[in-house]
Amino acid sequence: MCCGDNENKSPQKQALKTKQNQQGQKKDVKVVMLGDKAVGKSSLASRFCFDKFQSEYEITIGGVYNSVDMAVKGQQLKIHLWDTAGEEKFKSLLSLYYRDANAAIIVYDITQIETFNSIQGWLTELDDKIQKDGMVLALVGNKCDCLESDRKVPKQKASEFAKTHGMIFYETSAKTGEGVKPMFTQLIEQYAQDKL
Ligand SMILES: Nc1nc2c(ncn2[C@@H]2O[C@H](COP(=O)(O)OP(=O)(O)O)[C@@H](O)[C@H]2O)c(=O)[nH]1
Ligand SMILES: [Mg+2]
Repeated sequence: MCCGDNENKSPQKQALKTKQNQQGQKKDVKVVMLGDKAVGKSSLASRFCFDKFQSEYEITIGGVYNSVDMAVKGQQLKIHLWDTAGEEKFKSLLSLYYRDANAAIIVYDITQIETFNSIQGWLTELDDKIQKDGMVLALVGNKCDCLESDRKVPKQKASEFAKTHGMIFYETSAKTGEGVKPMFTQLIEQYAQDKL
């Protein structure tokens, strides 16, 4: 796996580039990261793309784009990863980022119960895409490196929720890297199996 671009781009410019790529050898897969603020979306994207983690919180404005090349089951894929802002004030921009996405990763923080309680709202936001396009979905409980005594969301409860909603489920740590690559790999494999 390697990482190519690291740019802030408009969704429109990226859609054009994605189209151009389709004429090349790599198949394009667009993945969007969603979830409340501060759950670790940007950190997971940074761990996946650059194998890096930073502990200071930096607000994400609108959306941030990166791409990663991946080989899955003999197919060369280009993953276009869009990290979005979870803040309410950026919500009106969200559909720009997910409307042509093939897969979505919905992230919560295992130490903050309200971020798990928001998952249903994120699914409702995506409802049209799920119904019409059969978007592939992952539910991700991040910050699993935290002390077990700080845990507010039982793993079993989240896993059952994911199963009920046809989502892949992982607990991850962007800090240590635990579960990050396996989660992305399973998501992309599922997409490749269902749709390519
Ligand atoms: N302990 C721990 N902290 C994390 C993890 N992922 C992110 N953070 C921290 O949580 C805060 C918010 O992370 P960020 O990726 O900016 O969240 P976002 O708003 O969802 O993009 C930052 O201070 C990160 O360093 C993790 O896996 N473990
Ligand atoms: Mg962010």
